[in-house]
Amino acid sequence: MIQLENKTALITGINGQDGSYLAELLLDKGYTVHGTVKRNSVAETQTSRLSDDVYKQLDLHYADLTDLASLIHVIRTTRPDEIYNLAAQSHVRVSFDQPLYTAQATGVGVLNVLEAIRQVSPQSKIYQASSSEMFGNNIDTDGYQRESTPMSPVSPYGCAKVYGYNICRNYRNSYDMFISNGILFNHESPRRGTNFVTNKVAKEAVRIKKGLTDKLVMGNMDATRDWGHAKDYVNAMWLMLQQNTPDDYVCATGVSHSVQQLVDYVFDRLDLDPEQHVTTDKRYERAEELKHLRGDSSKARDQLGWTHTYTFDTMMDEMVDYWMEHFTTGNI
Ligand code: NAP
Ligand code: F7E
Repeated sequence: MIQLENKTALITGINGQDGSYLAELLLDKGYTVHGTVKRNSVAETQTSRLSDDVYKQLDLHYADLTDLASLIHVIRTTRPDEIYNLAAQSHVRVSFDQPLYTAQATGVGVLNVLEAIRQVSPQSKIYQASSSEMFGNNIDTDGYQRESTPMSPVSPYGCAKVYGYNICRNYRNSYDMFISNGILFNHESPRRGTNFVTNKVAKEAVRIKKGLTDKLVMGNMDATRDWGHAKDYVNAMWLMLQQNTPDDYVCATGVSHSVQQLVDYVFDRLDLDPEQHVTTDKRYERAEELKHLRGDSSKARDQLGWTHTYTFDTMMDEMVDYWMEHFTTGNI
């Protein structure tokens, strides 16, 4: 028989890629799940990643990470056992266009969450969504990044995430709060925003296959990333909050591919020739590039028992299949 958890969780950014998968995971485990959404003028898009079945099991609240009062209100109302702080301006390229907003939402927003919890619900366990983008171009001599790799971020997003990571460690040590950082490498799914590279390539290649467009315009093709699947990574978030003591953990697959290899894989699967369709344009490049990411998640594997189940190929296959069904039936 499955043991249900009977706990209450609050997910900030519940309608994001990770928030939507985490909500499903926690509901399956028997949690009462609350989530925050950021108000915008199109109500439907605020819950677009939540299926009807999931949506009706959730309690949603308006809150913004830049608005401390809204966070205090939602935490006072919900009194969660666990808080997963996933909300952020999460796009690296956009962070060069909106550096101040990114600093406020992705950086100082973490401090707002911590202060709200410290004042209202200090016993709550906290997960902070930290990122491999914090390492910048530092790589250990064996070719991997891990918890001990120095952090020298190369984007406004990375700088904001380093602030969030450090303030979490500071609050953990200063106030004896349970706060764990997951240092997650890139993770993807059919629910990934289509302006991130994996889902952009999957969607546009299918559109080319269907004759809906002819060109795919890309940025830096030489960068390499360690891409995993979001479903595997939300499981790591949950495992981190089931430990007796808080800590920081890298989650990664340990395998990286270049953007060129990503394009080649998807086009080959659709029997398309990239040479005929793919061009590059500087508008998709960043002012400073993070060139290579490959993570060593030995600590998470040894201490949490975490493992990933998707490979790069099975993950990209799922995304291509999703778009193929979408453009064939319009029924997703
Ligand atoms: P995502 O799809 O961009 O979701 C982010 C969520 O945060 C969205 O629901 C968004 O709402 C919300 N949000 C944005 N600004 C906000 C604000 N000021 N106040 C309240 N909510 C706000 O990101 P994700 O891929 O799920 O990633 C989840 C977290 O993990 C993020 O913190 C991200 O930086 C971090 N992370 C992601 C990866 C990855 O590869 N996916 C890797 C490492 C770390 P709207 O949609 O309404 O804007
Ligand atoms: O870029 C290159 C681009 O935007 C991946 C976020 O979840 O992971 C993500 O950040 C690579 C980069 O993700 C295009 O230059 C080439 O080298 O999919 P991305 P990201 O910047 O790695 C980290 C871990 C996070 O924490 C972030 O929140 O692909 N690239 N051509 C392109 N990227 C995009 N978006 N579009 C292109 O046309």
